[in-house]
Amino acid sequence: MSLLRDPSELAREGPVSVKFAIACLMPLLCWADSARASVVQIYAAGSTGQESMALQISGVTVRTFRKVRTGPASRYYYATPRKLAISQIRVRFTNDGKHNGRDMNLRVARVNLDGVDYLSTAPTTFSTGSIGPTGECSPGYHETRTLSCNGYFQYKRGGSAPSSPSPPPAPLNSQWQLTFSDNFSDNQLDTSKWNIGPEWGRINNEEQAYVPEAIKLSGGKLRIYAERIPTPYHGQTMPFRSGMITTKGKFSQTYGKFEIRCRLPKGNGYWPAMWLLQVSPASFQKEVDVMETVGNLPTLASFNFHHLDDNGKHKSYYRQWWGPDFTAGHHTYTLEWSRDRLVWFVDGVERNRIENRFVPRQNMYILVNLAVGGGFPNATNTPPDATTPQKAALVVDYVRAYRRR
Ligand SMILES: [Ca+2]
Ligand SMILES: [Ca+2]
Repeated sequence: MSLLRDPSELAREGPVSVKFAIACLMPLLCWADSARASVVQIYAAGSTGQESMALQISGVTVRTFRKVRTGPASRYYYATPRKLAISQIRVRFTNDGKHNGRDMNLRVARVNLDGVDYLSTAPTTFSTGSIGPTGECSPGYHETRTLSCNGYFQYKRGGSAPSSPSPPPAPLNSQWQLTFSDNFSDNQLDTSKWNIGPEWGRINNEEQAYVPEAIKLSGGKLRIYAERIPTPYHGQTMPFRSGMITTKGKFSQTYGKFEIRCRLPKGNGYWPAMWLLQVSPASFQKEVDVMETVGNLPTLASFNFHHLDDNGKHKSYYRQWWGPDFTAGHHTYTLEWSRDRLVWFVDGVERNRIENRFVPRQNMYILVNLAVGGGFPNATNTPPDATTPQKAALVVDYVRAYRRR
């Protein structure tokens, strides 16, 4: 919402007479000449209160804001008698370091140019000081608010589309009631919701040791890092280490909707997944794979359901859907589970459906992990190899569950 009027509307009204004021502190005072002037509002916060932030226009610093306040984003203001385009605007973090032993970081929620919001988390926003898929600051489109290193956000037309990192859950009046939600907005994992690591050892010939160090939270995202670091695990040494989180003993549910919004890692051998396991198996835990793919097939979304048939034989229903590059941005994977029916959605569109009497009718809990090597990568003939990045992350924006009202 903004008081600034659309410049095209202004143009239709003909020339304006109100003179632009340099000290244009309220958008209302500025609207009259907004066809020829611009107002930039930056919504930002520092992690320590000592961060310096520079506004650059076409590569030239026009204003430096020192000691950016901590807490919720504060508004920082700049007005100019020039008409600006969003592509000219960069917001820079200029004094990264430590303050009293604490890491200095700059969070920029959004830039508002002449009444239009451009989100740092938009897929079109480029940054150079943000943590990328390798866990280091690197240039790219990382869909984050945080500059952890000196660097900048560069905004683009189209970045005003609603794309906040954690879109709000379904409204209260919908048919769904939220029963579990983690937006990963703290700096550490909420252990009232999650356990770290599985309770079993090596499975599926996978090549990772699951370690707590692989789980990191920052900028509203959970990152599960797989790294090529030989690590002892259940009496063997695994060539990689990685992470898994589960809600076992903390959250489980029968039927409902289960959803993850995430960006997947790329590279031979990576095997990210969100899945559900039956809490109390008789002999076999039924399994539903909400999101599962391999890092060498970045446009593959696959879905599966495992159970034992009447003769005690393992049955599975592997289905594929080919979509966009799931490693290039965040996507939403949803399972709707009701009696005798499992329906999978990607970005809100149904992509797979199974209807049979084996569909679980008991509580299931949630698992999110990044495996390396093992059955699925081997089945696509791309186990980890020399091309596999040393480090890659499954980036999770949120995990949610709902019950039908
Ligand atoms: Ca930093
Ligand atoms: Ca989030």
